[in-house]
Amino acid sequence: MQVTSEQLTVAGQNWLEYTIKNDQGMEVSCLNFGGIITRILVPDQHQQFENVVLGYKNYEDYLSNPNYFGALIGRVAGRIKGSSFELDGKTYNLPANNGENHLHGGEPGFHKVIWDTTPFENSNEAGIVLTHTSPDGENGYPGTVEMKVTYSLNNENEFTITYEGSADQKTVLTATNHSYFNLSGNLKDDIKDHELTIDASHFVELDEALIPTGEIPAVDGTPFDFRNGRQIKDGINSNFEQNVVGGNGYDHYFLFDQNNEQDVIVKEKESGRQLIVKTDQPGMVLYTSTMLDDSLQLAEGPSKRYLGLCLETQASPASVHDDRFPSVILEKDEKYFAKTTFVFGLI
Ligand code: G6D
Repeated sequence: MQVTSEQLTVAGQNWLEYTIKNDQGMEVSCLNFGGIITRILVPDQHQQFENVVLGYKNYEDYLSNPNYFGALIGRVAGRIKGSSFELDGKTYNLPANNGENHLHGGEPGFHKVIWDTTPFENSNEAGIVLTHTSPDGENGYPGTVEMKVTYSLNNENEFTITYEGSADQKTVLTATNHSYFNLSGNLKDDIKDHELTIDASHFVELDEALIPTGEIPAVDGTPFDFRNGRQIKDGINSNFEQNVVGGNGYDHYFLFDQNNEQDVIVKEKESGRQLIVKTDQPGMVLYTSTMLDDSLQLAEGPSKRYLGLCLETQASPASVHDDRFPSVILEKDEKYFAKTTFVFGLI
């Protein structure tokens, strides 16, 4: 196990890029800027190590990063309707950075700040501890929030992200990581043929602005039923109303049934790669990069629609307006804790 680092100067800013490498040859690279995961190298069935996440060729592009490639997201991942919410009778107004709604913590969110970083390594794991203090009132959110995120890789090719937080007053918090996975390796293919299994019998219905309608439909008989495995292209090619709303794909929160220890399984048959996701979170946004266009230069070539899939494990921002959804409320001095493990292997 080892962690190496490289100093980068990007648009006059001093960044660090870390690379965590285990004894099997798997590598995870990340920046102190936004905690952005820039590369994950894992083997295919022929032991060919290739990158399985989307990342920019030129790191200056991470300064704008409108698609949030690889980034830590917060204070609240997802959309907050009307860019406001009420806590104990007080209304908080956030920047409307997605139409009239608030998306992914606003600007600068967790994805745009330089985190303090400390590498660590021992016999069976190595990684980075990232810390950041979000001051009271930042982007309109109440309370000063102390965040600690740990990226840890072990020798079983398991990459774990642990989020810890606390606030000096009642606030809202649900963080995630916005990596776009593509198991074909070095973006050889898009994700349409990726097979996905999700332990979820319900999902959150969206309106045209991608805001929850309040309905939580069953997945039965729809392209949202991933319980027994389904290819992403089923939802892309479907005229099912919610797939159309999702941009001819998926951009939806799934509520886990907690039936299986493995909440999500992704398989890519050509490479033989498999990714299992285990999380303590109540649900996850599946986003199939329906809004990704061909204007960006990624490390392995141009971007395009359906090139990556995001598995944003989190609670639901809809809960600020509707307590039927998994809560994002964090009480004063309550400990926020979230943990998601990405297990890379072969089918
Ligand atoms: C789009 O609606 C999607 C979001 O879910 C995603 O996080 C973002 O693009 C990158 O706004």
